[in-house]
Amino acid sequence: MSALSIPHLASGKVRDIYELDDRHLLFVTSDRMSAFDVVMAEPIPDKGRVLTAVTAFWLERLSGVAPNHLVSLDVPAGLGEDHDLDGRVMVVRRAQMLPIECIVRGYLSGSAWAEYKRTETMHGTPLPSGLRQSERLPEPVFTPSTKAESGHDENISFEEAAALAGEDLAAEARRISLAAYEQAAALAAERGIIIADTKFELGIIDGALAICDEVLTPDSSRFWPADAWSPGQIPPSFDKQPLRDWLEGTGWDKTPPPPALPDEIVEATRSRYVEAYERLTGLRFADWPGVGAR
Ligand code: Q0Z
Repeated sequence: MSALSIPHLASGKVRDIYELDDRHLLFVTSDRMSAFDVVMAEPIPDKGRVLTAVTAFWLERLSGVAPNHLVSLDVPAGLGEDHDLDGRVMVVRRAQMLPIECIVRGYLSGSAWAEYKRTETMHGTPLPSGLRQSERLPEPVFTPSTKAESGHDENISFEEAAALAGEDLAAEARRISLAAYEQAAALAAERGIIIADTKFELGIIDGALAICDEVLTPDSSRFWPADAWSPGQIPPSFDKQPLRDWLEGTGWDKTPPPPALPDEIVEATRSRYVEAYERLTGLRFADWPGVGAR
């Protein structure tokens, strides 16, 4: 847990948000690793930098779709005595967040597959019969969910999202989310990566809906290697698979505390995150701020 000497606003499993001033927040991405919804005891070195680098990459690529909250990737003066924060902080504009999670699905997986198996619907809307797990959907779909304070978010229809966020904001959120997903999925496809689904957090800044939070990272998306995808099967996760496989092999019951991770699993997981970044962006992770500083 990063304990900075500025007011703390919120913490998730992996990220922490602090207050800089009335209009700016400091968004800090940790090296914490969650698997099967449980946070591991051991950090994954550089994971926070990878997630920050991936987010920065997409925000620049998607700047034509909508404005975003990013102001600076520099550590504010007076905060980082050492280089620990380098490359894993974002100074962001404070937004008025929408009360919904903006999910886009291009493939039938996760909770959407669980719903489809029961009722042949996705977030309440009928889908064609006979689709298989992990199958590509006829077209990408905006499938919002509620923001649960604790426990799991609930999948909702567009109409339910409109009731929560307002009709016009929900429609604009759907436009932004679908356009961002389509652009990102097309670029990822050129690099052999399927973005099965992803979750955006949108908020209002200066009266306009903006892309906030982390963006199209392995933690907010399902990334599959295209060459390992086949309908009817669950493709391996680009980044988390070595860890998941190892955890499954231990017989752990997926309740805390998790087993202690061996060094080679930590290192394999770190490599997968770095490889995901380099393959997706075509950039060298060694060039990112703070890498190799310790
Ligand atoms: C995002 C979240 C957490 C990580 C608040 N630009 C913004 N303005 C206002 N609020 C937010 C943002 Cl990004 C905001 N979250 C979600 C919670 C850790 C992300 F504890 N919460």
